[in-house]
Amino acid sequence: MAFELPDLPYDYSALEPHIDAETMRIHHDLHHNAYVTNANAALEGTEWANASVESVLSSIEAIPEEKRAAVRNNAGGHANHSLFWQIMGPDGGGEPGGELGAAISDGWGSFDAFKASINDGGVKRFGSGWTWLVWDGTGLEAYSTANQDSPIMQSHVPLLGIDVWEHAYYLKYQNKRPAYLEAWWNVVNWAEVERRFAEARGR
Ligand code: MN3
Repeated sequence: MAFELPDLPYDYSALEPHIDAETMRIHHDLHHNAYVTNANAALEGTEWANASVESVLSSIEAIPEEKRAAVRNNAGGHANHSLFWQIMGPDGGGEPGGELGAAISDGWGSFDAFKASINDGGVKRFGSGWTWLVWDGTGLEAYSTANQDSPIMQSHVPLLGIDVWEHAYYLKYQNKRPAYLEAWWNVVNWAEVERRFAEARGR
């Protein structure tokens, strides 16, 4: 089955005041929808037309060259945004608990140092992209990617990703990407990030 735009798991206004309803509406209904439409168009008639987005991105080098850039950008965009809506929520914020909290302390020394490293990846990403926490198969890593490149393309499992494209923040924050990144942590849904961490380690 072709990719479908998932419903937002909360109202457009649920992440106010940190992320405004109009940004959420445009981001989900127009931007994410366009990635879905364009990914489906690029994959139509290929052997990946019914594949999962994870398997498409894992085998990106096998996609015919004339379609590869469109698939990379749009299937990547679909995967990234599908994760993004899930790892945010109206009751978000705070710090992760359990094994994820412990693994972050082990890796970065403190939650604040971890947050600073994710934000730094987002601030320094020139142009458009994402800043990530991933499971690399043996441990946690933080890095950023350009455009809609997904950690899945290098066999990493994305656990948390912050969209730093201007469309994610410009209406409310204009050119102040660092202010958006700082505010974003008020909407992070740690329960979902912790669930992904447990699932990734169980693989
Ligand atoms: Mn986006």
